[in-house]
Amino acid sequence: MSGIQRRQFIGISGGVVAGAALGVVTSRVGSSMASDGVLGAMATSRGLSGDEARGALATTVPPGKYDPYYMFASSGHLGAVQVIGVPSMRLLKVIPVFSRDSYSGYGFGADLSDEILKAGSNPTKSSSLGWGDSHHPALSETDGEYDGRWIYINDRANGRIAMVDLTDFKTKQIIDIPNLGSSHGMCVTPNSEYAHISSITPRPTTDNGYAPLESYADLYRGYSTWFHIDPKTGRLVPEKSFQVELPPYNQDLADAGKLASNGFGFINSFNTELAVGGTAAKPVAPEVGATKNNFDYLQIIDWKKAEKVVAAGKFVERNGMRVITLSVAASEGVLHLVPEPRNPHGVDVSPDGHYILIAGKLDPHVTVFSIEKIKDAIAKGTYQGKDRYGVPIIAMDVVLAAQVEVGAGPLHTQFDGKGNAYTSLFIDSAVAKWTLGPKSGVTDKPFTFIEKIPVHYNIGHLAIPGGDTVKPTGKYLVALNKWSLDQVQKLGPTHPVNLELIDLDSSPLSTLSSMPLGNSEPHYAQIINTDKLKPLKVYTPGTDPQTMALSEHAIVAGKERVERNGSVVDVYATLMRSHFTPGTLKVTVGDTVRIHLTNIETTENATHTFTIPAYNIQATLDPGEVVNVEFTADRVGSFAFYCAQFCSALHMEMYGWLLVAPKGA
Ligand code: CUK
Ligand code: CUA
Repeated sequence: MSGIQRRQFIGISGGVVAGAALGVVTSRVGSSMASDGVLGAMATSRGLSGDEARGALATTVPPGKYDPYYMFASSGHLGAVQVIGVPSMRLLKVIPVFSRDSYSGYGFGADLSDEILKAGSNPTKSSSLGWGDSHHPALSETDGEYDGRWIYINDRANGRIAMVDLTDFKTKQIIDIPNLGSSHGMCVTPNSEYAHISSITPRPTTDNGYAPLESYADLYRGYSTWFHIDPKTGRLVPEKSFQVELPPYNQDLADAGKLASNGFGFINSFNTELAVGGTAAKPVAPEVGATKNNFDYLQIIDWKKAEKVVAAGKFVERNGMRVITLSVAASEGVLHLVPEPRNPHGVDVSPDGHYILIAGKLDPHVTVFSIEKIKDAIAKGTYQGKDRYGVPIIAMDVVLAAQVEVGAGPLHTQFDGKGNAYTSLFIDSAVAKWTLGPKSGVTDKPFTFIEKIPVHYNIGHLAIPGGDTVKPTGKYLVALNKWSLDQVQKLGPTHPVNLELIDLDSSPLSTLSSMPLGNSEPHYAQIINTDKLKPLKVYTPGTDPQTMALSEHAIVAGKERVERNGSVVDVYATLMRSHFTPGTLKVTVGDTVRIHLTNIETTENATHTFTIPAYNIQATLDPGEVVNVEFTADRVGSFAFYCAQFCSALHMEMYGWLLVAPKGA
């Protein structure tokens, strides 16, 4: 049934599970284990094949030992970033980003998260947003490699971008991006100059954001946004950012050029037909209208040139963003198009930057373009014509390096740093391995399909350590499968997704383990060597996570107090195993209550919460952290607040009283 059972368990030999597939086992376990046959007997008693037993040994991370890699995966409409250990495939952390999360107290009254979520919901664009659809995480990079400092992620649903600080693994910023109503193409440039994010569904450029669909071609536009990243703080700086207006082709994915192609951004597209769907009288779904043409366009953006165009003042200000209009982008050489086989999905740049790969989705090929040929065509102005918006089109055959047939439904490609590319095949439910061209490290058989390994099922993205950087590490590949079907049972009709770990050092490729995961689908993931991460274990006492500096409201033990100013009550409180100080808060109905909380613990893991259920407040404080909670005491009553995190033997006793007295009591 499953790919991991393709090779048979051969038997016991020399006292250990054996067979060609188990050579690794024999060499890795010590001779004493090997000679007493314990492992072979265990595998037999559990009914494991040789490959399955090998997978277990290759992936287990015993207590007290650590995973050498972390996968940062999006989580779709759960709106978070998930941290998964590789190769153990254990879910280690869920970082809430666009969606509220009561575990971390994100969006339930704590000042930082409430302010981030509020700032990330532009009221002129969308109502106050309590969720998002996270798709494409992008780790910050230095010289084209992950540097472990920050991670950015887009909200596909609302056209937003967020920044997560990997010092404390917390969301620090969300921006509701001007002129975008949705987003998809997210990536970071090789030295984290910019976080790029583009729209997926075009939006009217009218002031009120409305335009009839009859005017789609004229009034709707896509946008490619280049968000300046502050090199010290990792924050996105809108004032130093710009957008390139794009035709209302649905922009799909994006990747930044690197090395040979540094300075360029690549965005593929679908619906260059400009289909808008039908009417009741004449129903035509976008899926029909948008798949008529045999070609869509790869959009090539020269962002270094765009910087110069903006510096020269050739932009318009649109909703607070500097925008290079479509006509200026076309005339100034900021934007070029190359036909790409119809309705492609992924666009990925090879590690050396020479090749730009377009996965066919409706075409069984990966189409490979050469950056040298693209640069040459642009320099010589060899265009086959212009699109209806005046954007120059470079002929496909002029810049084509290869078309590699990989299988049905190719979506996304990653690299192993050894000259191989791995492309997910959605329709085939498989991963194809093939070789890149000579410029990417393979000289004997360039652009050759090698093999396919089945996955379970409907793979979207795939991830290899460093797999989209200038230096992929190889070793593992995680298939991010959207359907699990028969891989799980007895969970009701909603299925988990199913992540599968593939051993890239095996030939043929083999599956090591699977990880059904009961969260919504991770669209994209990046895997980083944990050596590159330098997070805190506890905060410096009194830290405001927003600034990572001493909070003006931080206090130390003994300085707890209550200050009244008319109907405003400021409480300076501490949390420590296993009490709140002060433990009783007396206010009058109608008072504005501002509680400034300092977790004065310095012990790793000693997290507390401050939870007032009746007021829907749930703040979580890590050791050293300062959180402020503000509310109007609009209900009379005696309310017990408590710590929801089992922090000590006297955790049950960690509660106090909020007494909201009636007026005049
Ligand atoms: S997309 Cu989901 S499988 Cu948003 Cu990167 Cu391709
Ligand atoms: Cu603090 Cu429970």
